[in-house]
Amino acid sequence: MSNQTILRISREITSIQQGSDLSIAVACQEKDVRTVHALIIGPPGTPYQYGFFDFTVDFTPEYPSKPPKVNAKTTNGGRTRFNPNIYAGGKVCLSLLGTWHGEKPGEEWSSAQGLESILWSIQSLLSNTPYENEPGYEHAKGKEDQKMNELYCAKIRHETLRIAVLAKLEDALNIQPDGSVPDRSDANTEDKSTDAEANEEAFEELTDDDEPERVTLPPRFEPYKDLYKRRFMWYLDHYTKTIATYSSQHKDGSDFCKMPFEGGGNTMDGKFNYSALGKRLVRIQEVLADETKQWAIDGMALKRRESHKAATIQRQFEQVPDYLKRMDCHNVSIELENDNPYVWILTYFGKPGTNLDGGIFKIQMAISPRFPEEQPRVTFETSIFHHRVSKKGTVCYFPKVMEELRNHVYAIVESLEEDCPPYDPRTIVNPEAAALLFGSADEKKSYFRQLRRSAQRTTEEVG
Ligand SMILES: *C1O[C@H](CO)[C@@H](O)[C@H](O)[C@H]1NC(C)=O
Ligand SMILES: *[C@@H]1O[C@H](CO)[C@@H](O)[C@H](O)[C@H]1NC(C)=O
Repeated sequence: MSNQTILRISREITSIQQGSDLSIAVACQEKDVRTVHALIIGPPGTPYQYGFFDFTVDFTPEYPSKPPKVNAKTTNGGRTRFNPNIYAGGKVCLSLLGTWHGEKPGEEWSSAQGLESILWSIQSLLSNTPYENEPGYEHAKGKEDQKMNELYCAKIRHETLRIAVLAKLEDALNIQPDGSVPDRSDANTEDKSTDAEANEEAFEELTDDDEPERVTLPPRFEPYKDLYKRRFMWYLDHYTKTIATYSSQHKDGSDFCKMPFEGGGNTMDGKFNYSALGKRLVRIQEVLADETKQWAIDGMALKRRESHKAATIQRQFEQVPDYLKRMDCHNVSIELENDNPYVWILTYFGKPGTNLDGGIFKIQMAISPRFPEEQPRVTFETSIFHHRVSKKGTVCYFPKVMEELRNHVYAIVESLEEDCPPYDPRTIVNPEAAALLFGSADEKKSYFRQLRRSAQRTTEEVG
């Protein structure tokens, strides 16, 4: 591959990574740009919503005169066809990729296209009318076809949750089919540079493992583990709602409807079982909460060992007050829980003259021993009705510099005080609050009323 080609691909990757599109992500292993691991988040309002769909994009030396080869990875191990154009075997049919003979001109590949336009095209397949993607059905607007589209969407919705959400999280959290989680034997929280003894212990634990072959395997490239977890916490209320809404429409054990274009192993077969999905959703939340608690325990151990890592986090903590002052952000105080540099407690005092006026909110910021590779988990301990805060208290915020914890603190306050947020369904973590905020004038008023009330309640609770 020529340097020029490598340069172009690198530039495209960087541009996507630095962009603010929350629905796509790209990563490659050790700067090998020939294979890009892409993630597309299913568009809100479709049966694919908030699902994690993975693809590999393989570039050839002929790029960009020829398009790269794209393979779908979220296929339930080659058993599930998520779309007429995304096959169980991984093939993605798109005119842009030369794997599909579209009728509309101007959809073919040219060197002006690139990685981002490919990802957008794939994303547009994940629509509300996937049935119409199939040739011969694209003008299918009759009652019969609408009915088929509905039946198709019903099973896609179920399988998106099962395969593109729950299974991904279970894999990332090492949850077994029976719901158990094996002992952490490879938790790499040790500070290698300063703590040889602890590493030895970790190694002994590893060699005690029942599955010694696991030790010799090269680590899997899993760039999105933390992203899955964070987004899962953001979108939890949506997942819960989907299960609540559709479990009554599809009895456990009822069969999926086969589509006329499905066959020859290239299908989406199965049965509805929303009860099972609901249980798995609950289990994932428990394991995630345990993991967050473990961060605090591991963090404290690092501090006791006077590890370099813990000292760095402590220093980041100490820098916060000055930074906030510089940023003209006065209404937040910050302390450590039990002197643990990995658990920050923010107290936010509602800004005078806003709907938050008078409120006192306690927010926990749990920091991973693997920060910044794993990003903090920020949770409201005081209840609040706010469009950026989920029912369980997860905050949706956007730090400008992911590696700087002070920047996280600032971004949290910014999110809370945001006056007229742009409407972006991918940032909606509290569907109920967002429906009001982005609703009619009366609904908007009701949103602000409830927000004010939740601020007032905080002092009543204290007093
Ligand atoms: C928050 O702002 C108010 C009014 O400006 C001020 O009285 C209060 O001391 C501030 N709180 C903190 C924690 O800085
Ligand atoms: C639903 O899934 C659970 C767990 O896999 C299983 O035990 C149960 O039998 C399933 N229910 C039906 C009706 O298939």
